Amino acid sequence: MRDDNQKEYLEEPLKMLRKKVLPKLPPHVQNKVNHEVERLEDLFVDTRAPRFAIVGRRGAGKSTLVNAIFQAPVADIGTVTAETEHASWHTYKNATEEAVMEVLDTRGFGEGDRRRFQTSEEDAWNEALKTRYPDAILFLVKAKEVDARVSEDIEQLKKLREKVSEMHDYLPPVIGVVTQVDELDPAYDSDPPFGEEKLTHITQAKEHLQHMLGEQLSDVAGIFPVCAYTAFKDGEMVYDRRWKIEELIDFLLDQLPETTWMQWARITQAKTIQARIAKTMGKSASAIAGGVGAQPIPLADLPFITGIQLSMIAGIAYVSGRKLDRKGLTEFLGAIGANVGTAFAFRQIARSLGKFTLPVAGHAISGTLAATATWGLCKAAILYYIEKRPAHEAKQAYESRSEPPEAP
Ligand SMILES: Nc1nc2c(ncn2[C@@H]2O[C@H](COP(=O)(O)OP(=O)(O)OP(=O)(O)O)[C@@H](O)[C@H]2O)c(=O)[nH]1
Ligand SMILES: [Mg+2]
Repeated sequence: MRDDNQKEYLEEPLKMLRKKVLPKLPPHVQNKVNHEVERLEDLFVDTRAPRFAIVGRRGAGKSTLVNAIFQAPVADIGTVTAETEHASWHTYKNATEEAVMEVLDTRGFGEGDRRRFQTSEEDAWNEALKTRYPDAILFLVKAKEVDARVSEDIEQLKKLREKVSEMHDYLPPVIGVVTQVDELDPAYDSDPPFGEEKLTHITQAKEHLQHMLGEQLSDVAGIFPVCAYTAFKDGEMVYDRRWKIEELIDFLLDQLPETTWMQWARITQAKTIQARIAKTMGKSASAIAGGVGAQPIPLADLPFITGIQLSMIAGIAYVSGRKLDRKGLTEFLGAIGANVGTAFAFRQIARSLGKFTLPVAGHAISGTLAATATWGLCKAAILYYIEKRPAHEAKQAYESRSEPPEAP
């Protein structure tokens, strides 16, 4: 999954910063910069696939939701009997096979499905949870079935959650998902955006599940009514009835550790998520550039600032779904007016850019200037890679310097 370019563009600059620049900074700046470097390391280096437990009765729409998230037919829909005896992890991959999501399939919530199996449900969970735990648990209930024996299922859900907590010292957030809201009355109003009467029924179903979950769990992270229905032909989406899926995806970002964000962005291809992550990178990179730039640093250290900026740009390109290569990056740099000439390696680009990306006054540059320039690059990269705006707009955004928002 990780290739050499990823190493070169995303990891190397951070490594060099950690090794060569951080130790030279005064302690209070060091702490702050270190915090931001750690955050970028979570995003760029220590990445892994997001993991969910998606639980719900047969036909609740678990597989359909996975497909709606991927916008691709990665999971089998329909009533195939569960052949597996054990609760098990499934790995779903996107078309390019670089973004994966892991889903813990717990068989037999409700319905007494369990009785068909030899091993007890709990043993199966124990086995599956040995190796990893879900970052979050999605509890799916059909809109038309929110009042049907849900409390029994919630009991099971609680057990699963406690098991995770026991084994991994991590209490995964629970998100209630009311599925198939298009099936609610009135039946003629089946395509979003829904009319008033439908919306009223959707709200009622949501509130009902909220109430049921709330009675048994004190800390439900959120409840989302959705429609996940899509149809695919030859791998292409030919029908799209999705409703509020993007809201759910966006909410889930906050429930996931930052180490999974890059994957989540690439899986979902949701622009809002890509932009949110890009801004996080931008804030961190700006804070680093600001912190380093505020020091009276020798000219030789400038490439590190440029390196972090390039790393941020590469990160934004990557999060937008691009492959990381020099061509793509130089294209962007050229578009915003940074001519990198014939530099062929990342470090060389960093060096040659150091000369003019940051206007240098004598041997020291101001921290604010470094931070502002970095934030400008971030805004330009978001426009170019994520919003797919024309190059001159990106250039304009880069040139209209504004201060980065306070890093969180
Ligand atoms: N109208 C409508 N149908 C849906 C929606 N989501 C799923 N379905 C249908 O419901 C049926 C079951 O969906 P699946 O996604 O296979 O459900 P599942 O929870 O994975 O089922 P099992 O794997 O058998 O436990 C399929 O026929 C889907 O097309 C939805 O939002 N709206
Ligand atoms: Mg299924």
